[in-house]
Amino acid sequence: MSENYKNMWESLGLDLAAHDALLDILGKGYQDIYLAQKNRPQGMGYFDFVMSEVHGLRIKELMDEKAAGRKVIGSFCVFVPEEIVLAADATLVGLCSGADFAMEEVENYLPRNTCALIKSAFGFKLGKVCPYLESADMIVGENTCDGKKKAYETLKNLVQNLYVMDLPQVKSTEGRSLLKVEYWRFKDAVEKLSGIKIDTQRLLKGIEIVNNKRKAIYRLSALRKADPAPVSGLDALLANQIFFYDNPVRFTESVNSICDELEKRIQNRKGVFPEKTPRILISGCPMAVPNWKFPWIIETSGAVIVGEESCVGERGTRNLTDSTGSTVEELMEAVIDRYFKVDCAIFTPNPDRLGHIVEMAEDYKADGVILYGLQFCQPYLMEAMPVEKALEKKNIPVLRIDTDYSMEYIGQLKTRVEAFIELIK
Ligand code: BJ8
Repeated sequence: MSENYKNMWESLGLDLAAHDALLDILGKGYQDIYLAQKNRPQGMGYFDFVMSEVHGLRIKELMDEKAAGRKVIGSFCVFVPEEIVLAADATLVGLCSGADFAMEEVENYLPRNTCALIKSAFGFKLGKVCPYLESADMIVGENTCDGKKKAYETLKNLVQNLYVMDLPQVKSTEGRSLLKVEYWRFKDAVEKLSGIKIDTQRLLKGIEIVNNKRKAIYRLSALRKADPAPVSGLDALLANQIFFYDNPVRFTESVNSICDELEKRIQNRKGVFPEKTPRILISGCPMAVPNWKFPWIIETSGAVIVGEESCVGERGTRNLTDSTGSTVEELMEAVIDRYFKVDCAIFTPNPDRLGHIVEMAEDYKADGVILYGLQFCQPYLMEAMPVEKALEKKNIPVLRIDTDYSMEYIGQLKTRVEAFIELIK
């Protein structure tokens, strides 16, 4: 791939040597973690291809879109409404990163005790290895956790085009009003960037595309309720990760065609693991590409992951946007309503999330829940305590894990996971 895209990467200002090194690690990790799996659905071939071209063909597509006058907007959070972006003929791409890079340099800008997700985003910028970040015409930060809020103050000096969206922290009338103001302000900013006025038809179209994408990924999730599980948690996570990068219409078609295949597998009782394999629900911090470490540990320790209560998973994708409005104002209200339901741990109090985790554990017939927290992520690590209590009340076994992106201590993590799986068998 390198030779074909070298000029494109160079024009984006990437550090070619560092970027090659990253792609080598990514390729090797993918081979060892993904391609080594057994009994994968054939439809995963599409996602294997997307991953093999994640810095190649997809970036070329974005560059072609830009050449045709479309804008690219990058985001770090599921609160950035893709409906509005698509309504302005722009493309939204995820910028969260799931690997350590240029860490020494990162620690010149961020304290060591910052969560891996934030550090990684800085590492990809400072190391000049992320073509998504470099091709974005606008980068949207959001005032969610304290780490991100303060990090954007610094990021503003490293990128030319940072737009910061304020977000509520309380699910109150005032909180919703703030979200409303901010979504209208965002709509104005996107219109200004793209030169396109968002009208009813455009917004409806954006809503329809994103709803279809969510329906498809939700359909995939629902099929994982079967025993034996028709698809591995690793593969389902990959689909949830690619949700943030791929062309949304093509993504929807590809996920739906995998679902057709999985339905046949379920009819034939064909699974990725044998029937009665212990079933795990993961809940907590988002896992961005290529953060596959922990799911890999679980699925090579004798269990299968059947769901993710995560923003790269059901927290981010559930709930559709009502498309019955007939004016921009009504449709914007529907967009605001939909996003105001996202139960990120930055909200206080946040009882909906507790209820949703219990509901998912029951729906997906999980034998146990693993609460996955990134070290130094206060919102999710703090919330893990009440979540643990709520699950214990329902007699659902729980394991709390806090970790980072490093490959150190994998042995210890695996030992803890294996002991938990033994317990829930
Ligand atoms: S809506 S979860 S995508 S903010 S892991 S950076 S919380 S210290 S990512 Fe998130 Fe939006 Fe919420 Fe979802 Fe902070 Fe925690 Fe780091 Fe996190």
